[in-house]
Amino acid sequence: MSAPGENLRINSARLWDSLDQMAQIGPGVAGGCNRQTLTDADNAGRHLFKDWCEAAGMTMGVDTMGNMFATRAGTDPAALPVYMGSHLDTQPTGGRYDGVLGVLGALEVVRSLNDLGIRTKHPIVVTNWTNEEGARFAPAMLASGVFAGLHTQDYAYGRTDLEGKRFGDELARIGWVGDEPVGARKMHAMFELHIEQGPILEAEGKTIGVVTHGQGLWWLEITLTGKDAHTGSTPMNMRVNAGLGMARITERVHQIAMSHQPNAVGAVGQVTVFPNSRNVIPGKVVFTVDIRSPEQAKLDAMRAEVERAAHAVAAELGLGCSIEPVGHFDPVTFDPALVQVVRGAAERLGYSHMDIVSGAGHDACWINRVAPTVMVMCPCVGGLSHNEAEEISPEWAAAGADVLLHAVLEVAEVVA
Ligand code: HGY
Ligand code: MN
Ligand code: MN
Repeated sequence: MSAPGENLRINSARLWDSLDQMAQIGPGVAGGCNRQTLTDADNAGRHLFKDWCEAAGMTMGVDTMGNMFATRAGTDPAALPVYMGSHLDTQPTGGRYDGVLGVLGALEVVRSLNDLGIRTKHPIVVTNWTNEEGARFAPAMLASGVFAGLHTQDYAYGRTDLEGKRFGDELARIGWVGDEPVGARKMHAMFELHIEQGPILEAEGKTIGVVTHGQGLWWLEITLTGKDAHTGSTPMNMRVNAGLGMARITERVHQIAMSHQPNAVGAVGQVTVFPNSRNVIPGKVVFTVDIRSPEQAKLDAMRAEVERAAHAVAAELGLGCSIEPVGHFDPVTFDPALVQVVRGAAERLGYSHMDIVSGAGHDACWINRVAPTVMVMCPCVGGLSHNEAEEISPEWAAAGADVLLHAVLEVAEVVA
């Protein structure tokens, strides 16, 4: 595969403007975004993306999970397409760039190919994966997981948010149940550009992360059941306090992750207390433990230790305890040949780069099961993400999209 000349670059100002326009849809309260999956804001963002893709001469396909696929024709329609993309849905207090840079950076690659009049043998497809975040409907990477065969569509459609709304009903409500069977598409390769969401690239002074691996993850939903009672008149020795159990288990999760350093993380991010009244001892608490490691043995050990600790705390306090895994994937190794393509693109373009393991989960982690897949990362300020103050520079965004342009062109094969 011949590599394109190092002078090819995307249009940085146009990319930055598109990121800014998309950020206006589902804005947060502090400069970031709240464009949660399958909300009206997600619907509006999807339509803007679709309009932009069609204006760039692409045709849009949608599957039954709402995954969006915008195709730029290649000279050989029989050649498997080269895919690139990420997700447009955000956390409730999300940033402007998590996922969005990968979708709009891919769109900018196509816009630049159009400007440059470059044709490729393989078709090129820009993708928006539904519900990557898993914030509203667990697990994360739900739709790419169905696409890759890890979940059934029935399971996905039945997932509910905290208000009890079903994924399938919400997807239908916003009008994005497509006609393509999910997972039917075959890929020549898949690229995902993403902000690092961690501090390493910035700290090391590197512009590009060549993502060789992704760490594995467990999400364990723990339900503790105690007894609602008056916070004032109930003697301390008569309490069956689910809130206390959640607090002790949260501390144990932290201690377990710390005991497996380096390369292990753990926290509790989502907690629902019942009845959540100031003067009622919580009779029930439902919370999700998020533990991760790039090392399989550590990941498995942490899960076992968390489950043991949860049951021990529950026994101490006389609580009922049930644990349901609601998200999981093992550590991921991306395609070595595509990793080299990304590394070579960064070198040709003169961007500083380093190999890196992704700390966050991404759709690429699942697509890696069904097609050769790799990721490209750019730094983010202070490593901050899943926070409205998430920030990147226009230069970092452009560098990531430039590397994506060159890597995709090398694999999609330029036709003279
Ligand atoms: O949870 C994750 O790692 C991703 O941001 N959904
Ligand atoms: Mn993301
Ligand atoms: Mn995210």
